[in-house]
This record gives sequence, structure tokens and C-alpha cells, in this order.
Amino acid sequence: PREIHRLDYRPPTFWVDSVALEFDLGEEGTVVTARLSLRRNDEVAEGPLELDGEELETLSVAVDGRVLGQGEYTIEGERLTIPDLPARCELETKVRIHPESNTQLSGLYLSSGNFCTQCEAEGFRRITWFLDRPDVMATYTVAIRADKQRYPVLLSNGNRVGERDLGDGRHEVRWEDPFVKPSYLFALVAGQLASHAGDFTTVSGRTVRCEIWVEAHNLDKCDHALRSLQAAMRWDEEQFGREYDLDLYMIVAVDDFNMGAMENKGLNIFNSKFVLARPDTATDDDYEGVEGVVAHEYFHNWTGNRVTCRDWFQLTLKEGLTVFRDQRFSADMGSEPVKRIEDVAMLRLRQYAEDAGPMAHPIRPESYISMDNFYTATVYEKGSEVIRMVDTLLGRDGFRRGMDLYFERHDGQAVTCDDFRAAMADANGRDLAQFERWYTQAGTPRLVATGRFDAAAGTYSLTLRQECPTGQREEDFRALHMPIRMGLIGPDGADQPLGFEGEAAAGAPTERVLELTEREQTFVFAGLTAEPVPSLARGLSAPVLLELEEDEQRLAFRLAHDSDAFNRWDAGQRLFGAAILAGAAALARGDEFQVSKGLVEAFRAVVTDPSLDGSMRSLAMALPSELELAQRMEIVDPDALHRARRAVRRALAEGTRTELAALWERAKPSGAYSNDRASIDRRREANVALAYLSCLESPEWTAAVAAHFDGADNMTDSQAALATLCQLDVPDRQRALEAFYAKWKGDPLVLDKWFTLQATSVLPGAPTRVAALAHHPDFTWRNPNRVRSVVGAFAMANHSGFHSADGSGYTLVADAVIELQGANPQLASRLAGSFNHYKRYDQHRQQAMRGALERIAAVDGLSKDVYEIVHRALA
Ligand code: HT7
Ligand code: ZN
Repeated sequence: PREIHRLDYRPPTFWVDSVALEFDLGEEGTVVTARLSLRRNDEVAEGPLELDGEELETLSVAVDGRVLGQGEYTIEGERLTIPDLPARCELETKVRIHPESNTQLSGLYLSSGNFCTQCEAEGFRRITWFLDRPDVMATYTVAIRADKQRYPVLLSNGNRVGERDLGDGRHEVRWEDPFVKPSYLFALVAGQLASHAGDFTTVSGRTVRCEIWVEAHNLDKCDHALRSLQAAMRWDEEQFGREYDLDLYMIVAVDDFNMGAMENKGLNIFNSKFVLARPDTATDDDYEGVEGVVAHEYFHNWTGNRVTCRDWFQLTLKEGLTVFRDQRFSADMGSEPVKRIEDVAMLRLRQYAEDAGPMAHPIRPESYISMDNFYTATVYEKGSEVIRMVDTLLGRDGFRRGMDLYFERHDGQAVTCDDFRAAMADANGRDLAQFERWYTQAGTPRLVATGRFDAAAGTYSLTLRQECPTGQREEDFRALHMPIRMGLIGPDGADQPLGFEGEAAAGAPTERVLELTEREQTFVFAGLTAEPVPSLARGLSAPVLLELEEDEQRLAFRLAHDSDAFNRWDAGQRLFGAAILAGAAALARGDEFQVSKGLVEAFRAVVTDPSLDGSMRSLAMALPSELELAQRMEIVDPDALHRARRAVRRALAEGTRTELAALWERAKPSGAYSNDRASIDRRREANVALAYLSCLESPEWTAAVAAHFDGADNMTDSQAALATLCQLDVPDRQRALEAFYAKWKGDPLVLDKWFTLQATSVLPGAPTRVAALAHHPDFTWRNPNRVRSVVGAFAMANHSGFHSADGSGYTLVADAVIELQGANPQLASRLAGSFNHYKRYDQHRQQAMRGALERIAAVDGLSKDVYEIVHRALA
């Protein structure tokens, strides 16, 4: 397969000013007629018109009304070339496509019998011949014709401008989108759907109709999505002065979808997982997921749609920025520190791992084989961290000024990451030239901190040194521009004034943002009477790996006193993580290990701290996962790690059983379900307390978990109790699983949970159980959510099971990749990524994983998506 390079970008030879599409939807093939108004690009005076197309049966090609003969154009592979065209002309193509057999879920396909589309990144070329690249922006009109009974609802982008009965049992609906857009934002939906609707009045007084389209039986699960949309619309007006521009905003939920959702102009298409929510079917986390994804797609209307990407290497321009916006929105809707902790936990688990493996790439990648493989944690989540640093460096008002200038300059354009940086710099009179390195350098930089207290001088010298990321070449690493938010904590637990040497201490702030621009910098703080404890990179102010030597006592001190809620949590994670890793090392040597009294006391303080809300408490009580800790082991020993983490968990539960029981008693369900914040907080701390108590493996607490499951009146408690039971070898586990299945077998999203809870059970024999799940009558390879709920959950969230010493976990996942790679390459390549870190494991496992990768690589006609992942891993 061909590799595409960022620096090879060339503007197109033609622009497309407008597109008129006609769809004749049929059960056995769909005919698509496309009329493109073409205009030669003056910048590129020469060159033929080259259009992209994939799996198209070409019926005719005409220019300005004249049908072209065979010699007048060529079709070679996925390219249609027309050599001699006037500077302006109308091109009409007619093709037949087969949505009914499109299993890739890219282009036009069927989900639950309804037609729908997915065009990002390069799916539009599977619908019609086109300059399928994001810098070609056009206005679109669309006519959809289909059987009236089977497809009563016909939707596309923009405004509905007409409909008519065609008299033969078919009807036609016409749509017009007045805004220019790239082809990846095109959308079409046709089927039997019903809508839950509401209005939104914009800041300028316009009424926007908001419609959530679902299968009729799901109408009672749409209200949260609708409210989330309305909240996102208001927030974007208030925070960024951005008003919605059409009179209609539609969201359609489909069951078969490769990703979370898609921001098509005026017609978002969503994985139903991020739309449907009712208290008995969706957890509190699911509700937050819906709110966050609905907002994310809405925010794209300005950051992505009105201003889009020049080429796919610029993807982080829209995705990093939109993730940053959705993170800020969710923080404003709920708790800022809780949201930040959740986001950083995910960043460290997924993105830091990506940065340290064969898929490491800068947030603006340099090359790709399949663009679909670059919808990554790096482009999205690290991209958002890079935007967050701009926000920290410029301040809230400065960031807003930069955004205003960005929209003023680039509305209606397809631009680059450099254009964004220039707007931010120009609006604030700042030099952000060095900041570009965040866009060009891969890997997570290490930030090594050392401190020295001079009691006689009353000074504290803090030295911060940037080190080359693991896996990157030293000679390529250049100092980054990074903001480090920090404080110094005094012995009484209070933040000290941070007066720089030579400055008056009085009135000095107790928190500062240090700007690093060099490999090593020293900052000297004066006026200190006792040695302080540094609290660095608060809120993770830069996406680095902070290395600071801190013993158990100091971490426990910060866990108790750090005024920054994020760093408090982080201190706990470091403390618990160090204990587990020390335990794993001891077990690997064949030694015993004991959990220290200090650790138990630190944990007790968290369980009983009256100042923590329930969400913060549950986060602070959670131990780092095996997957996260594995990243820190020289050679990963999954068995020792698993045993050590279990032992620490049990020791903490034993040491604080009285306090845990009191917490459960205080927070356990009482009264009817409510979804206010206090109730959500209580559910979180109650469920985490009960999960710890279940580690005691006592009949009393096992019965309590079973009773919690039986009595649950909402999915949060039901799922939490069942998850706990799934980790226990007790008869109640099977009974509860059967009851859950009987109740929810007709609800695909809830059934996914049932599969996942079993696939992530760490009880012995996980690969065998998961293989059996893949043969369950409700399992199907055709539905991505179902595949992810079994194979994805097993590979990504059952560390000890996936890495079973006999290699059966690897065989199972490799078989799944091979099974899927032809039918759904995007899904298959995501699963293939499970082997990315094989070189970090022991020899025996390395060999087994390498064997699995080689088996995949040997498949005849391997899809380019999977090829790219597997060959990078094997390199
Ligand atoms: N912009 C959307 C990306 C997306 C996607 C990409 C590749 C293949 C399928 C896809 N579905 C959606 C989603 C987003 O980030 O908002
Ligand atoms: Zn996005």
C-alpha cells in the first residue's frame, strides 16, 4: 500500500462550487447522479481533473450535457481522469453502488434496515466520483427518492426545501445546504424513524428546531440528548460567541457505527450508545458520555465545519480543539476537577501508551497509509492538551481573542494548524514559534524536577529539565514551550507565597505558571522559613511525564494537603502505584510483600475525609489499573502485577473495613432514584466502597452485593453490582448474569454491558469464557459495538486475561482481526492495535504475540488499515 506524506500536499486542479446529488435508493443497488460545477484552480494552471471513487459501477460520464465516450476519460483503480476540460464546466456522473452489502460502514450503508452514511475521512468516494479531500468545499443540493412505505423519512444536510409523491409507491424529498462544506460532512439517512424534538432560541432570537431521530421504540430515551444539545448551543454562545447557523439541527441514532458520532452539517449521525439514555438502561457515566459527545459534535459546527482542515494531516486542528471545547463544557456542566482527573486518567492510559509504542506520531502526523488509523488518542486527546497549554499561556481572555480572530480570518475556509497558531499569536501579540514543536515532535517528554532548600538563605531552587521521550531519538528532541502550574506547600499544608528571589514576598501569589522554553531552567523562590513540598504541573498543565522523587510520607502528605484537587488525586495514584509495583517486583522474585501501615492510613484518610465529594472520593480510592501500571514496568510480568494489585486492594479493604462499611451505610441507596449531582456522587462512593468490601470475600459482603444487584432501580447500581459479582467466584454471579440477560436481552446497548462485564472478568479461564461469548447467539461480527463489547473489552480491559501465559488470549484476538479485516477494516485495525506493546513483555509472551502478528500479516489481500498497524508493530 502507498504511504502519503504531509509535505506532498498539492492544491487541487479544479474547485467544485456546487454539487447536485440525486439518490434513487433501492434494495438491490442505489443509483447516484452527481452534477458538479467545476472551476479550474488558477493557482494550478495545468493538469487533468482527477476524481476519487471506490467500489463504484460507473454508468455514465457527461460534460456540459454531452455524454463522454470511452476514450475521453479513463478509470484506473480508484481514479477517474478527464484530461481536457474547459476552465468552467458541469460534470455529470451516474453510478450504481451497493449499500446493502457494504459491511465496512463507510460510504452509504444499511443499519437495522435504514440507509445511513459515514463519509469521514474518505467515505464520500464510495458514494460518487469526487475530489474527496477536505479543501474542496461546495454547496450541496440533494434529492432522495425511495419507497414511501419502507423509507418514509428521508434526511440530508441543511434545510428541507421540497417533497413530492412520485406516484409509483415512491416519494422524493429535496434538501439544500447553503453553507459550503467538504464532502466528508455530507450525510443522508432514509428509513423508518421517529423524532423527539424541541426548540432552541439563539442569542439573536432565531428559533432552531432540534430533532433527535431514533427507532420509534427508543423515543423515551432521547430527552437527555436533546437537553445536552440545547445546553451545548447555549454554552458555545456564552463562552465563544458562536451561534448556530441553520434553522434545523438533526441527530440520528444508528446501531451500526464504527466510531462514536459524526458531525455532518445539520445532520449528525451517532452511534446509538451516545444518544439513548434512560435511568434503567444507562449509567451515570453513560449520561455523561451522551452529554459530552452531543456537545463535541455540536461544537464542530464552528471548529471543523465552518472552519475545516486543508488536508487530513491537519486533523488535530478540528479534533484537538473540539475535544478541548467539549472538555471545558463538561467541566462547566459538572465538576471541574473530576472532569480533569477523568480526562488525564484516559490520556495517560491510552495516549501515553500510544506515544511509547510503534504508533507514536506527532499530533500533526507526517505520513499515513490509511487515514482511518490516525483518529488516535494522540490527535484527539494530546491535541486537546496542546490547545489547553495555549489557553494556559494566553489566559482565558487571550484565548478567546485568539478564537475570535481565527473565526474572523478563516470562516468558510480549509486551513492548517499553523493558521490556528498564527491567529492565537497575532491576537495576543505573542510569539508562539517555538510552540510549533508540539506539532512536530512525537512522544511524551519527561520532565525531571529537583528541588534544593537553603535554610540559611530561606530559598528554594527548583530545577526543571526536559528529557527526550522514550522511544524517540535524542538528536531529534528540541526543548518545548511548556507552562508548568505549581505551588509550594508549607509544613502546615498551606500554599506558600511564591516570591522570586529579588522580589518582595508580600503579596506574591501562592500559585504560578512557570514558562519553560529551554532544556533546563532553575527558578529560585525566596522568603521561605521551612522546607516546602513542591506541587508541580498542577492539573497536568503540560502533557509530560513528571519525574520527582517523593517517598511514601511525602506522597501521603500531598494526598492529604495539596490544594490542587488534581494533584491530590495524582499523589494518591503515585502512592498506590508505587506500592503495587514494589509488590509485583517482590512477587516476581518469589518474595513475600506487605502493605505498609502508612499506605493503609493514607487510604483511610481518603475514605473518611469529609471535604471530599463522592465523585472525588471514588476517584481517589481507585487504584491505578494493571494496564496503566504495566507501562511503568521494565519487563511486564502480568501475573505478578495482577497478584500484587489484588493483594494491595485486599489489604486496604481489610485495614479499613470499618470505615468502608460506614461509608457504604451512609451512601447506599435510600429512597427513589434521582439524577441530581449529590445522588450521582453518593452512588459513586457507595459502589466503590462495596467493591472494596467484596474483596474480603466474606459471605456477608457477597450477600450485600447480591442484594444491591437485586434491589437496584437504576443501571448505575445494577451494572456496578454485577461488575463486582463478575469478579467473584460465587453462585450469585451466574444467577445475576442470567437475571440480567433475561431482563435486557432485547436491548442491544444493555446487552453490550452484559457481554463486557463477562469479558472483563479476571476469574481464571478468561480466554475460554470470551471464546464462548463470541459463539453466543446474540454475538455478531457485523455490529461494531458488540465486537468491542467482547473482543475489544477483553483485549483492552482484561490485562491478565488477554496476557494469559498459554497465549490463548492472543490467538483469540488475532482470529478476530482475521475474521473482520475484509468486512470491516477500520474495526479490525483497532483490534490489531492490542499487540502494539508486545516488545515490553517477557520473551515467551513476546514470541506468542509476534506469532499472532505474523499470522495476521500473512493473510492474503490484507486490508491497508490492518497492514499499516501490523507492519508498524513488527518493524
Ligand atoms: N469527526 C468524526 C470522526 C469519525 C470517523 C472517522 C473515521 C471513521 C469513522 C468515523 N466516524 C466518525 C467524529 C468526531 O471526532 O467528532
Ligand atoms: Zn470530533
